[in-house]
Amino acid sequence: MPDISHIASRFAFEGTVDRIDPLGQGFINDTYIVRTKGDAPDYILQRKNGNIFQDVPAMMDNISRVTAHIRRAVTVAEHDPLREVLTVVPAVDGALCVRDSAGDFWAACVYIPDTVTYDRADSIELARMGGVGIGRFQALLADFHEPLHETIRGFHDIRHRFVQWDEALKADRAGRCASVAAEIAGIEARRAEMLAFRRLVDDGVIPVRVTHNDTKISNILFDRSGRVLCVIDLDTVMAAPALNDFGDAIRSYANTGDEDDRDLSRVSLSLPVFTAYTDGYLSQQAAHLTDAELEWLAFSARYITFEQELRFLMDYIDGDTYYKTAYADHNLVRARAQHRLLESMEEHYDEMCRIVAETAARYR
Ligand code: GN1
Ligand code: MG
Repeated sequence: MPDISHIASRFAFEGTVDRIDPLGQGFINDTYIVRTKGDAPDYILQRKNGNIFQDVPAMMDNISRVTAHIRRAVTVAEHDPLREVLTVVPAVDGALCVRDSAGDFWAACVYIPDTVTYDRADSIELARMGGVGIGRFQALLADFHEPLHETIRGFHDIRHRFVQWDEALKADRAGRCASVAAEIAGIEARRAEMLAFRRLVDDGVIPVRVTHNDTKISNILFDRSGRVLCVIDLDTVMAAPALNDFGDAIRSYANTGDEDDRDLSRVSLSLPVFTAYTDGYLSQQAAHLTDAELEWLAFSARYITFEQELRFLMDYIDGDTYYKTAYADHNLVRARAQHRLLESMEEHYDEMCRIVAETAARYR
């Protein structure tokens, strides 16, 4: 158990710390809330997962510059910069994170009170608001052109994932390859089209922008009246095609089943949710996107769902070393559910493209 009070004392917090409690049930970092006495703000204190984030100072540098950029825009628009963007709190020595005696990195930000979050986009209106949240985040960063650190290498780069994939198949560390031959074939059947999509990025047809990279709805803060305040969990902010955030949001919002559904008959793409998210997203972003980005927007959902299927299946083949699992074949169940979702997207692809085109036309 780390000495949390001591760690907290190394940050430039206002006021006097009253108590520190664990917060939430994140799968990646350990999160605490630092309550202060009187009027001083409360704070979020996090131990960052060093296995996943190998350069926390670089990650915090990304977060600090991106949030500073948003803060300027929010302030110019006369909105509330303490509620509509995360505020990173540096250490007493000015650094953006501190290292404890075990070698782990900690970082802090201001806690935003009176907010609401959701675990699932279980209404059409909520799906639309999620699109507004991510669309606004990207729109506020449309004029951010500084380089960002690549804090997780090749995160949504399918070329890089195929390098890992080929190694995993060759090593067959858990001896499971033979038992998942059908699933492996499903990946291989799509290799060429996925690599072709990625080449559009390398060739400059699809631009690189600032992306969040973890666009699930629980990463959006709403106020009590249901208005989007800001996007949180900025650990994976990097430079990448904006399409990745759209695709990952559709993957997580528009699945009629669960990410790890064993009952594949429950898993499909919800076109109403797709339509609502697309509407919210393009209401903010249509003016910033190029024609090529709009043309490929619907495909990005297939791309990211495919990548997620590959990542789950690869982790199963590797013997479950990356994702936390609750039971023996959890990663395989997840991979199969992603595969079913991908097939549903393929079946509905023409409609998805039509919805994107019609929605974009309304906002451009
Ligand atoms: C991981 O734990 P969570 O939900 O923040 C993963 C995402 C996956 C997701 C799948 C850094 O995110 O890329 O899409 O699981 N994050 C990282 O549930 O690998
Ligand atoms: Mg996350």
